[in-house]
Amino acid sequence: MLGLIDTTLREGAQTPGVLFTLAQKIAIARAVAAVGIEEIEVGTATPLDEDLAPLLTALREMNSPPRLSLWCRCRPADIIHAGRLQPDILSLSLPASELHIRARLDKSRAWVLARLEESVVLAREAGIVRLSLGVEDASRAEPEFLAELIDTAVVSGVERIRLADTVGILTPGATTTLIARQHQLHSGVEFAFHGHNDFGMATANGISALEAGAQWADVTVLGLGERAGCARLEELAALLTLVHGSKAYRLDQLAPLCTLVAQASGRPIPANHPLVGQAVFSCETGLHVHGLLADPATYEPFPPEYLNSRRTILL
Ligand code: HCA
Ligand code: CU
Repeated sequence: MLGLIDTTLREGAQTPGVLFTLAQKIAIARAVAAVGIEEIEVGTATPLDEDLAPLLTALREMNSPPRLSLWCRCRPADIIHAGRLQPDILSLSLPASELHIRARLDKSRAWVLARLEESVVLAREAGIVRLSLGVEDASRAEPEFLAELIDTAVVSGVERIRLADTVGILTPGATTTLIARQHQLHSGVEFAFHGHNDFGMATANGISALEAGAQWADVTVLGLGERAGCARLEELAALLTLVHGSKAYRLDQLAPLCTLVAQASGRPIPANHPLVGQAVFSCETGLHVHGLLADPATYEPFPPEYLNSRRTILL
C-alpha cells in the first residue's frame, strides 16, 4: 500500500520566517488527518521543543489518529527524549554523501555505520518499537555506500528506509533509477522518499519514487520547507486520487487545509497554485470557453466540484 508522510510540522516548520504556535500545530495536524494522510511527522525530537508532549497528547485524542512520527538526529540525548515521548515511529537521520559526512560532520563512513548501530540499540532500550532511517543527501551518495548503509540499517532492525534528495537535484527519471536500484538490492524492505523542490521537481520525483517501488512519499502542505521547499501534499494527494485511483484521501478537505497553513505560515497561496489557487478553474480564452461549454472535460482534468471549488468562465 502507498502512503504519504506529512512533514509540515517538522520540515515545513524549518521554512525561514515560519513559526507555528502549539495551537496552530494541533489545528494543522488535525486538518492533515482530515485529508486522510497516513502519517504525520510532528517535529524534531529534542528536549528543547516543549510543544512535542502536549502536541502528541492532543493528537492521540483524535478519532483513529494517523501514525505519529518524530524526526531525530542520532544524538543520545535526543533519542532518550524520543523514548519519553513514544512516537509510533522514530525517524533517525544520518547522511550518506561524502560531502555531508566529511565537510559537515568531519567524520568517516565507518563512523556513520557505527553511529547507526549504536542509535538503534539506544532507541530500542528507550522503548521505541518502530524505526525508520532518514538517509540525508542520498541522491548524492555513492550507490555502493548507500547500499551498505541500508544493509546495516536492515540488519539492525530498522523497518523503513527514507531516501532524501536533500538539495533537490534529482529528475523523475533519476529518482526512478535510485529507488528501483535500492529496492531491487534490498527486496522486502519498505522505502520512503523525501524530495526537495530546488528545481521544481519535488512532486514529480515523489510520484516517480512511488511508481518505482517506494511505499511512502514525504510531503508538506503548500510545499513548505527549506529553500524552495518539498513535494506538495495537495498535489500528491490529488494526483494519487484522480490519476492513480487511490481512495485514501478526501480532496474536499484540501482547500481548508491549505488556507489554514497559508494563514499560519504567512505564505499566501498564489492564484495559479495547482488545485487550490483561486484562479485554477477560471477561463477566458475563446477556444477554451467554447470547449468547456460543450464538455468541461475538454479543458479540465477533473470537475472542480471534487475540490469543493467552482468553474468561472469570463466572457
Ligand atoms: C534537513 C534534513 C532532511 C532529512 C530528511 C529525512 C533532508 O535537511 O533538514 O530524514 O528523510 O532533506 O535531508 O529534511
Ligand atoms: Cu528535507
